[in-house]
Amino acid sequence: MRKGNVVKFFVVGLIFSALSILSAVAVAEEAEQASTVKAVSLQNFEPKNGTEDEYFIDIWKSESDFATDIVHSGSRSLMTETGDEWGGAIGIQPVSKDGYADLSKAKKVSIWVYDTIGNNTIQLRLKDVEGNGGSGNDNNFLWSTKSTKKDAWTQIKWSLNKYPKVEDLDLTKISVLEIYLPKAGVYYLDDLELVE
Ligand SMILES: [Ca+2]
Repeated sequence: MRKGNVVKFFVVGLIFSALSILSAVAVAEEAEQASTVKAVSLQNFEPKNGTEDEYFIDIWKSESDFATDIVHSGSRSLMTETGDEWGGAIGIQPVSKDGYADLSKAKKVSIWVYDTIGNNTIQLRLKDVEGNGGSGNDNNFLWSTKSTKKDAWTQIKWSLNKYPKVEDLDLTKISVLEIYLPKAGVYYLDDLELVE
């Protein structure tokens, strides 16, 4: 190999090494950014967490109370028992001094579910401060794509870009997030969050 070619190979090699180091740095930075993206807590069911009024309300055939034996975070979760063959629905209020949360720019809603029945998809319905958002079988809701596991915490997410257009629903003032649990049984809920 001529000396000129050796130098050329050497320079090309250097450029490639520099590029691969740069791209490795970029990947590392991206990974760091991804891991620092914080979830925004909407409700964690902890005592005195700033929730105005009630933490939860029965929407349809659900009986709920705080639980301390099976929790995903902190000292409390919410235990919900649905007693009907068609399950039941629970409404969760976001922590907020105003009594509502702004979901207009949110990407995904997430909740952790400990399901003692298992293999359920979970439905989300949003209601605003004026009570807009619908009810029953009106299709103003979104099913999760993922199913719960039996006797384990499963993170269930809903992509809000798939949420149906609902007449008059004000996404900047969501005061209740309704969770429909489709089979009779006992469920534990914790860490309702907005995630990327
Ligand atoms: Ca908790």
